Amino acid sequence: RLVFRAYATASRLTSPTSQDVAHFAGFLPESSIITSLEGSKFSKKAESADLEQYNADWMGKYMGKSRVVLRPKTTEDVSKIMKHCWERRIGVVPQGGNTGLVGGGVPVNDEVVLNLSAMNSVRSFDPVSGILVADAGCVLEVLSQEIAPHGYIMPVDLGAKGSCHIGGNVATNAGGLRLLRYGSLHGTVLGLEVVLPDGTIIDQLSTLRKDNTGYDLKQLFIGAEGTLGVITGVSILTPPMPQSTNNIVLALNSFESVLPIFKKTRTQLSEILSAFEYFDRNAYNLVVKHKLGKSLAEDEIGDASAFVLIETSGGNKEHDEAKLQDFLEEVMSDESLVKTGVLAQATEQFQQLWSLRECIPEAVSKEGKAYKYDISVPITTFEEVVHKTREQLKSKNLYKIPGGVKEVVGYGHIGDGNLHLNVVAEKYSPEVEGALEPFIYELVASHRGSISAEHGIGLMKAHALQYSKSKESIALMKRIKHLFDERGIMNPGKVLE
Ligand code: FAD
Ligand code: 2HG
Ligand code: ZN
Repeated sequence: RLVFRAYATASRLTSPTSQDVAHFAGFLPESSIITSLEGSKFSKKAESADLEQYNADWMGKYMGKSRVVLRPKTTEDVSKIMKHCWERRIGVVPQGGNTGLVGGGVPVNDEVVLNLSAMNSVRSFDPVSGILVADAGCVLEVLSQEIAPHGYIMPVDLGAKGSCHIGGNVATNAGGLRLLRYGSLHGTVLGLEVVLPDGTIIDQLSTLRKDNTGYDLKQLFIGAEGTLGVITGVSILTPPMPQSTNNIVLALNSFESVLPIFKKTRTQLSEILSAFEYFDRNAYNLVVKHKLGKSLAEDEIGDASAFVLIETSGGNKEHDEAKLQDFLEEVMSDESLVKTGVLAQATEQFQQLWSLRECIPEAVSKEGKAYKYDISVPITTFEEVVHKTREQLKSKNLYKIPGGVKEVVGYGHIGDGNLHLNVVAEKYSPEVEGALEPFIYELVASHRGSISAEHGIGLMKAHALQYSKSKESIALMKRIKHLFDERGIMNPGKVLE
């Protein structure tokens, strides 16, 4: 399927040549161009190994064949690149930190990779309003460090924070660990600067909280995964840093306990609740096995089959701790629900407890090749969906056999109704993929769920959009795409087939 799509894309577009590279070299410094094209007059010709990090995705599942990577430093240069590629009908893949999990940030074929990592300056920060304006290529964690001394935090947080860019976060509408508290980027992003496929610069880098001047154009680029334009600047509202933050991990007798505890958490911890995350025993075991998290006391957790991590963030240490303590005592007294609970006593333990949840994707990668399904389904069905997937793999005789599936794990953002179903195999194979798809997409559709809760569609799910979007909606999406990019050069093959 991937191969077919790659050819379909290639037929419409032109491959970049050494003349194109010479054109780029007319305005970009040599250090901003990485190419292995023959005839390009560069002091250092790139080897395929130099290009691999831009062609291969984080999971090692997708691999493009690009021979030209551009790392511009200014919006004007992005505009010149796009104008040239538009005129020449060369495909362009915007790339941030390349941590995406659906193959959206790497080329399908030999498109130009437009990597934003050299656009990494903070443009302004207002310590009264908390409004930050930054280049799209700023790394999320670096932005957190920049605003922390002013008493602010980024409204989005995720395990990939050390590598992903704010532009990539906006382009994927990343959800992450703080969505429950601070909402989605559709709410916190105040403005964007975008370069359209033909090179036009759209300056909507507003710092206004309120601006009802017709269509809210920036929303179209949030979550468009680089298919409508290149985001070069982001204006975002950052919340004040909480004065007191605590977390607990509860080991539960069964998944059945998750929902009553979630309900209780929402009522009892109410305004200080900032995260409610779930992970099953298999996910926990993998993190411990790969030494990415410190195991809880074995004799206390016993055969616990589910875990939740609850975080609180508030403005008054004594008040928040007393509230959490009361909550913990109450849930722990119900032995039918909870086996044991750990309340972080210090910053180090706070981080350790978070690692048990945050490091699951990394543990999964260390275990094998991951098929990742990032789905919205009713919370009540989380465990059932994981169970049905395991049964499906068993029925096809692909589970726990040499070369087959090693583990099926479930975890995710309970507060957002978002399950991460990860199937870890010894290798990527058509047999395993064939057993999982369309099986999982049909299962999701039977619950009227979403086949992409937060990671996007990318290349992985472009063929499966109809499981979550009506044909009328897809037709409208195609018209919007055509309006912005009638030549189809922006991130070809992604989101829409
Ligand atoms: P890339 O991977 O480089 O690109 C992703 C997509 O955005 C591509 O389609 C690309 O073309 C486009 N893009 C990138 N930059 C631009 C730009 N400037 N303009 C236009 N388009 C652009 N996601 C979540 O939602 N929640 C999580 O909790 C979460 N946790 C993660 C944990 C790990 C360990 C990893 C590896 C990934 C995780 N992700 C999560 C997935 C992911 O979507 C994010 O990591 C992130 O938002 C991608 O940012 P990036 O800069 O790496 O983008
Ligand atoms: C998370 O919540 C991320 O940890 C990654 O969204 C999920 O790797 C995954 O499937
Ligand atoms: Zn997630």
